[in-house]
Amino acid sequence: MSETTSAAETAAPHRYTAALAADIENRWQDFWEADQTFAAPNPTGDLAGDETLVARPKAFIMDMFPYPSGAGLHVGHPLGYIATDVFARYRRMTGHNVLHTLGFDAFGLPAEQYAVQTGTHPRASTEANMENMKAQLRRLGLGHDTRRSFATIDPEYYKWTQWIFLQIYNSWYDEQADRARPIAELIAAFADGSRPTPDGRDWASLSPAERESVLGGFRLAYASQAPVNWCPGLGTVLANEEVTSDGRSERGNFPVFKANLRQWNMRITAYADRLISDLDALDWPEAIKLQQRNWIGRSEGARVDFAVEGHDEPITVFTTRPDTLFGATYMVLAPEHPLVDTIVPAAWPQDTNQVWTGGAATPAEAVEAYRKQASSKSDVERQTEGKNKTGVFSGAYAVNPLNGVKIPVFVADYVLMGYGTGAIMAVPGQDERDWEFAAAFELPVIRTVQPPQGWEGEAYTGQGPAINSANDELDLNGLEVAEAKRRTIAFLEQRGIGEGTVNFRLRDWLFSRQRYWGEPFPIVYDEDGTAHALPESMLPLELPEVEDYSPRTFDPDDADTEPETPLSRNQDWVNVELDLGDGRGTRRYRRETNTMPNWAGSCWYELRYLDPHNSEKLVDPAIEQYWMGPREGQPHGGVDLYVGGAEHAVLHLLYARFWSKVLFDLGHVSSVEPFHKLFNQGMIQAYVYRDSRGFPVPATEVEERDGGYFWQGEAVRRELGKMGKSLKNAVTPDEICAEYGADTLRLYEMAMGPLDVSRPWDTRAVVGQYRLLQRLWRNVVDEATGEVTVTDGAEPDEATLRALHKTIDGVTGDLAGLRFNTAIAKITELNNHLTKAGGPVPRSIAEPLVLLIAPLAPHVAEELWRRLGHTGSLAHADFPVADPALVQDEAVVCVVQIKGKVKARLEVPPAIADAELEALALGDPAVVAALGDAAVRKVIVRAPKLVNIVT
Ligand code: ANZ
Repeated sequence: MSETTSAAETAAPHRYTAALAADIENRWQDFWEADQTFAAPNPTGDLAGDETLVARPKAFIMDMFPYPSGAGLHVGHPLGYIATDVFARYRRMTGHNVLHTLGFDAFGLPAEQYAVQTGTHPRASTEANMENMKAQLRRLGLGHDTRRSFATIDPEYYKWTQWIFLQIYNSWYDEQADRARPIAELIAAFADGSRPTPDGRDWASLSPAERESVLGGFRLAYASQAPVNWCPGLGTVLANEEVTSDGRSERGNFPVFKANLRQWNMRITAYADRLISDLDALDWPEAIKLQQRNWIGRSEGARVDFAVEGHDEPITVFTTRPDTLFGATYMVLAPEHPLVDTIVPAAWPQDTNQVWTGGAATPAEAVEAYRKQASSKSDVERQTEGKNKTGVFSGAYAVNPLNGVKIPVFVADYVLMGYGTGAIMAVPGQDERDWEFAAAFELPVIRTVQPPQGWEGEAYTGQGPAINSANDELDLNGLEVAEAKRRTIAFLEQRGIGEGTVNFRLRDWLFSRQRYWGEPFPIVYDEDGTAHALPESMLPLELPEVEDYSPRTFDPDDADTEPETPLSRNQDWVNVELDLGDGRGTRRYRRETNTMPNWAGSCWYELRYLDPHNSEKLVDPAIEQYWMGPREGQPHGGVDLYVGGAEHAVLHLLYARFWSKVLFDLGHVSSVEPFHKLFNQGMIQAYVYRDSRGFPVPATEVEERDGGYFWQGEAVRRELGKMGKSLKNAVTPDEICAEYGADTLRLYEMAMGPLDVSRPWDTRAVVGQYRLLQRLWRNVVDEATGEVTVTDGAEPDEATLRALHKTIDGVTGDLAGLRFNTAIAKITELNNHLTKAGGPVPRSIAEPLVLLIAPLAPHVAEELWRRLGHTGSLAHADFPVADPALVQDEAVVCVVQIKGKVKARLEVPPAIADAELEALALGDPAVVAALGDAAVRKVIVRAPKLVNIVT
């Protein structure tokens, strides 16, 4: 409870209390809203405004916007929002036009699941949740330009999400130009013959459906039948990025299976190289860049063709080690590889090793049984089986192209169909997995890299000279790995049996979901099943109101299920007659009934903040250029500061970069990257108290005594965990605001530690920041009378003046570097200095102090500023600037004596080191002159005040 008692209140009716804080905070929040204090003017359009502001340097400061969850906010959520707000306010006071706002990411699973749980329509529950969160956020005093806020479920917003989908759908990646281009340009090239169609037929001779099928191979958004991640427990398919490394759904933790389904994809793989190389110029945490690089997984290597005995079609493998080709002693096809069926002979070849056959009578039987066994495992299981390598001989032999040796072709599940070509050349001498397999199946090993002395019984994957690697035309022996790779690739290319290539781990982005609560696809199908894009004039295609919006979910472990889209239940909406304006007149169509994934809305929201009401365009180019365009130090453009959690490393942050690049290629934006600087805030953790059975007990009811923790008399144990309802330790910002005020909460969250570090919440420690504000208040306002006590005429003493300028200097650097905790420590020190000094504070100290704390505790700062006689808000006041002369430590006079006689006086910094002082003294002209030719025998240094030279 607040520590003010009624007695204290009568004695000091104007003390800074929770009640006064509430009054101040409400009044200033109302003022800011009425005054539109945080409205950032655009250079043009409906949000154009104050031209002097527009002329300033811009600062676009952004948070990862929230899901409007039903549980509301706890104190962990606003950590990042407060941090960006402090930074935005600081930038505003240092002469920037600051764009800072917050919208809602309101489509998607969390909102939908909450709606299903509570039996309310997702729109109703989402809107109620947003209202609740808005009220909670308003209490924190966040300086948002509310004119620019929106939710991704607003039809005026998702109209443009659908529009972007159509841009992506209507474009293709031109490898030559290395950028996306309109599909119309590809069609024109096919039509005039300047580009041959994939199968060489004349474009004019193709039926509309055939043309569409050709284009489907090029479009950046395309539907295809392919193995996808099917999650029966959620009732939807998922993107690779949404599946955890142990093969479960990131949300809900359900099993995920591979199922062959027709789904929409985004050709993000076309951008794999640019997504890697453009990272270099971004100011992002290295850890996130690394995660993206690893996820994209660029591997340089080669494709090599191996002839198969008795077959025309070769097996093409991808290898990162073409230098080891002389050591390829067998091959492996993934069980799903299409060539498996064609190469399997009717009977086992003579003398087939029994270990290879899996006990089957024929190769076909062996392969069939093995495939069945493999299909029940996830990719992750297949890759992490350790030493227990399984597989069967296909019955076919290939030929090593370098030494002509016949090598057996196996089918084994340690090779995945989804990577490279789904086939490998196996080199047990240099690859551990191949070594294990070769050991199990009694296959030969040829080392092609010289291992260190005594190396035996395992593969050698390190560097070294090549051995056993020569034929009549190619001699690699003695070469180091890199050079041997180069020579081999050149040789293969010359012979036309291989080529250097780059392979990526990244897969195309699975873009459709079988859910209700998402953006409908602006796509319809005609009687032939051919897809057609809706014309722009039909956007937004609104999500229909339906009775039954629940997803169809299944037994989480039942892989033999198929998704059902909620929208398909609504046949009135699905079947339509439309004139698409394509010259075909009014026809019957069937709508696409999948919806977009929840990532769609967050792929481009930064752009809509810029020009939120534009009904003609996604964003006016002049406005986009102003806020996001490339500039010095930000060659790819983008938001100046983007703060959010590290968990989005390969989801949102990869998808948003991809959409940016497409929009850039198509000329809609000037920024090729969405976010120039990224900062990951730490988590606010909380103590969890568990009873003897391990159940959490309400944290607020726990007592601490004798070094232990007790609940209802019973000893409980304390551990650190997540904050939330389920662990009974959630603390809401509303509680803290009621008890101390929002300014105290803001200060506490920012003071807890460096912003990027996780820290435990401790409600009892909040009062420390409350006391800072009380002392600040007392340094300006008389608690008994409410009068301002600062003096106008009096000059501050030297020590106070220096303390102020040191603080200004330190706080400026700290705020600019997002080191809010140390900024608060410095402000506290200055404030304590004033409290200790006693007596009225000179105005020339009080005013800069108020401005210094303003970004952190804006309400109380505004109030003091007003009481100090200013009108309006301090939001745009100039941040104090330190006088460099006063930032330096005061100089101390050092006396230099020669044989006890004073010969010079030096002004030196108080912290000067002995050696430096000695050098300074011996180099002083007066000392040099006094010494003359006399030899220095000894120098006694007592820094900083005395140097005694003995000659
Ligand atoms: C021969 C070889 C010799 C290989 C050697 C490695 C070491 P990264 O770096 O991840 O790209 N590989 C290729 N396709 C595969 C698939 N579909 N499933 C499982 N393994 C596959 O790894 C590429 C290497 O992984 C390739 O290079 C291939 O084995 C294997 F001393 O070829 B290597």
